[in-house]
This record gives sequence, structure tokens and C-alpha cells, in this order.
Amino acid sequence: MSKRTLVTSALPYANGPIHLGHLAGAYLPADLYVRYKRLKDEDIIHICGSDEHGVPITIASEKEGISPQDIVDKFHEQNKQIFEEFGIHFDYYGRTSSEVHHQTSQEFFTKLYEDDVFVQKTEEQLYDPKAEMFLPDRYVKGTCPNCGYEEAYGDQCESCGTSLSPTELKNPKSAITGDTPETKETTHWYLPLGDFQERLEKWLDTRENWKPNVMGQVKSWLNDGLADRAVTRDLTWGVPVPLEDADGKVLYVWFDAPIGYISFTAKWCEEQTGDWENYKRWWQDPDAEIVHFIGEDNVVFHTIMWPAMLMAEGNYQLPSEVVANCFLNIQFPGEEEQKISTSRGTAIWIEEYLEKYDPDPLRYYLTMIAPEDQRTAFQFDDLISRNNEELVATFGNLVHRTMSFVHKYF
Ligand code: B3M
Ligand code: ZN
Repeated sequence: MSKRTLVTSALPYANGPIHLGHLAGAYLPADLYVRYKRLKDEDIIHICGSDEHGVPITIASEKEGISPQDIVDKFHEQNKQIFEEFGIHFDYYGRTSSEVHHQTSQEFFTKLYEDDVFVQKTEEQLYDPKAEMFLPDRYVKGTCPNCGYEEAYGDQCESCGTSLSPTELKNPKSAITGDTPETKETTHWYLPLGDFQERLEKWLDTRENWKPNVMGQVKSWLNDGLADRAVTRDLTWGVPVPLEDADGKVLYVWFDAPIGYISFTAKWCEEQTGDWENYKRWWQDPDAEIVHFIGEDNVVFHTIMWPAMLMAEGNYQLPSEVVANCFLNIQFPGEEEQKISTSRGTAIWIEEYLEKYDPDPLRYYLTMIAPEDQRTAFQFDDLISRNNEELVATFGNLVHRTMSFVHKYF
């Protein structure tokens, strides 16, 4: 008898529309897997929702001149709609700005705090005196100390995936004023990942099915040793830190967001059965397994930080699979392959595609070129020829001829 399965897709930031790269990364692969398991009559649910905190939201709200709540209200609904129209069905699509998520995240943090898991540190952090604010995460850009990428963010390098602290960046520049930041003392709570290194290594040794592109990234971080990671930020938008001496501080978005997998499961159980505590049938029952679908830039958070959080909390089981697809690039006729980038205008918005075409040709094409183990490139003429020569002429023809025979002889 197969286990119950809880599939999650990475929670997209509600700071913009869904594009090709999103679908090829964490959403279409998960949808294919869920559909396959359902065809085999297996017990499976698909949980997702909007990641509504963090600097990606506040930067978008400042850019559009509207509040962070207005930004997430707009894109939560829009993205939920687009996924449905593209045939990607979630059993529950939650919101990390919801009260239940705030409560779940604060309880999670409080348990770790009361169990003395965190290290409290007062350190010099990057500060922009003109903007009068600290510069966490995407509020600062600079050169990645690991790979030399010059557009690395303060919390992560999107090119090599390494997770960073702002003070590790070379030649940092404030994303608000462009100035070189000063430093200023501030207090934060850190998850001492190094304390979990041995347990993480033992757990990872049992993960036989993980793809090389995932295990390769994890092993390189473990080999480099795991630094303490701050789980709080000097920001006003987010889940307030549930401590007396933490005014003006919120949980780091990568601390609260994965907890959304749990809070959204509880909300789904409440909707389906009237009892939110049934979420334990997935998160606290070895007869269930948890499968996370993500993009390659989210590997470290889902295979090191999130499992360490779950180990520290102690009540929840760890994911059995973490399936990360690589980035999908795009290649315009006569040009070199390049990253799909909102800022560089090379994104193809699903909403625009759906105004003219059905989902299936694009679902088929993105499945055939899926960047499962290495980056692949979307090409317009390839989409057209694969649709006409494979989906229609081969597969469509097979179905049509089979149905004609069935009709004619049976
Ligand atoms: N919001 C997606 C990203 O990094 C991030 C995923 C959270 S999953 C808990 O673009
Ligand atoms: Zn890098």
C-alpha cells in the first residue's frame, strides 16, 4: 500500500505575475507528478500559496507606489487565477499574510526560542543613512564572494545559489540610494546551522533518490561548513518577532515561508474535515511522505535551513524528496540563450499567452524541454514545431486513429 503524499510547490512571491520560468521550475513538474499519482488512485494532495513577506514585496510596493498589502492582494488573486487557467490545480492555495500563518510561524519561532536553539547577536549590519534603514537581503547588491556574480543579493546569489549575509558581499551598494552603505549595530536571532550539520549529513545520506543537481549543491555547502543564519530582520513588513525586545523586527521571510507548507495544510484540513489538527496526518505521521518541488535557487533553503528548523522544532517529519528543476532560459531567434528576467524584459507572461492560446501546447513543450538536470532554453519556433509535429501529428494522430478504430469496430 503506497503512502499518503503531500506535494508542495515553492510559494511564489506575490510581487509580480507568473512567467514561463516559474512554470518550468516548481509548478508544472509538481502538477504532472500529482496527476500521475492520481491516475494511479493514490492519496495525494498539492499545497501551495503566496509568499507575501520579505524584501521582494516591499521593493515591488515601493516601485509601484502602493502598500505591501495592496501588492500581495493584487498578485495573490492574479497568480491563483493564472495557475488554475493553466491547468495547475492546488488543493489549497494559501497566503503567508494570513492570520493563521502569522500565528503558526510565531509559535514555531517561540518553541525554538524557548528551547534555546537560537543564538542572539548584536553585530554591525549594512545601513543606508540617507534612506534611514538597514539593508537586508535585496536591499543591497554586490559581488558574490563565491562566484564573482556582480548582481548578488544580500541573502543569496541567484547565479550560484549560495546563501549569503549582506556583510559578505564585496563592493555592496544600497538598492535604495545606490550609495555604499555604512554599518550600524543591531540585534538579531540566528539559527546555528553548524549545530545541525551532523544530523543533516546523516539524513542526507538516506536520500537515495535525490537528483545530482540537488545533492551536488547541498554537499558543497556542507563541505564549506554551515554558518549561523539570521532568522529576523529590521523591517516593518512581515511576521512580527514574538519577543518583548524586538520592536520593528520581523521574521526573515525564509524562516516564515516554508512554515506556510504546514499552516496551509492545516487550513486545507479545516476546510475539508472541519478539524485543522488533521494536518498531523501528513506532518507527524510516517505513513505520509512530503515532497517539495522547487527551483534550483531554493535548494539551500529546502535542504539545509528548513530541515534544520524542523529538526530543532522536533514535532514534524522531514521532507522525503526535494525535487529541484534548473532554470529555464530563453533564446530569441538569432540571439544567444539568456536568463528569463523580469527586469530585462525577457519574461513571457502566462496571462498573455493564455489570451491567445490553450494551455496544452505550452504544457506539452515545457514538459518536453523540462530543465530537470540542467538549464534548457525556450525557443518559439521549437514550441511551434513540437506542437505541430509531435503533439498534433504524432500523439494527436495516434489518439484520433485509435478512437476511430474503437468507434468503427466496437
Ligand atoms: N518565495 C520563491 C523564490 O525564491 C520563494 C519560495 C518560498 S518556498 C517556501 O523566488
Ligand atoms: Zn554566486
